Amino acid sequence: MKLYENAIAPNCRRVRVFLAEKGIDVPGVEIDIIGGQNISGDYLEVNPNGQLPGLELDDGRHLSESAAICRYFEELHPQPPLLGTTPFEKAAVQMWERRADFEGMLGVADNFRNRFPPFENRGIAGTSNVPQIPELVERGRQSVQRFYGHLDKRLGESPYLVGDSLTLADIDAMCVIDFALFSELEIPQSHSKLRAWYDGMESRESARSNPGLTAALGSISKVLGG
Ligand SMILES: N[C@@H](CCC(=O)N[C@@H](CS)C(=O)NCC(=O)O)C(=O)O
Repeated sequence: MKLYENAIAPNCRRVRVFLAEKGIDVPGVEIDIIGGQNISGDYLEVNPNGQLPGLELDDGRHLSESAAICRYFEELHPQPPLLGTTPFEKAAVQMWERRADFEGMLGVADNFRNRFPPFENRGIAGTSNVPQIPELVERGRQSVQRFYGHLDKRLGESPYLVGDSLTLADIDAMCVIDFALFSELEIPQSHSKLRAWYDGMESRESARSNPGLTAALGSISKVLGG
């Protein structure tokens, strides 16, 4: 089995942190996103849309989409359960995963991709050839701020997003926030529950299985020499 990934990309981080929480080791193949290795050549056999992560099974079959890859490993290695145990928990994990994707990850991606010069004509991840749309920068920021508000409210009710123990929902939200901080979308000071939870998540051993963009590179301004 091989996991095609990028050492600091947020959706790859989701899978690596998930695997680390389960104690599963899968060999990785590093793919250079900035250099465009994901959108040309052999990687398109793994995932035709050129997005990472991508999983290759020993029999040659492939899976992409971070949530689907995590689901596969949950089925193979049910302990510890990270996708919920009761019908309600399983549905609630999926609810928070979808919020993390649509409100969080896409919001940061809009904010970041539409102003990062190396992604000119790469406005959508993967094989897109879509020009940057500057208006999406602000829309992305607003979406992330709304996501932060939902997280802070929920974490005032519960230690983790779904009940008393960690699930993929928490891992997803942590990876969104790390990407958002890289894109200089700070968590408001008033969101004290969210800030404390995030510090706890980032201090877990699993968080270092893929360092994340902020620890690796600082911020978009730093990368651009600002
Ligand atoms: N919904 C997909 C999103 C995958 C995605 O956007 N991956 C990014 C890395 S975090 C990517 O492949 N970027 C390639 C690019 O920017 O060209 C998932 O959850 O796996």
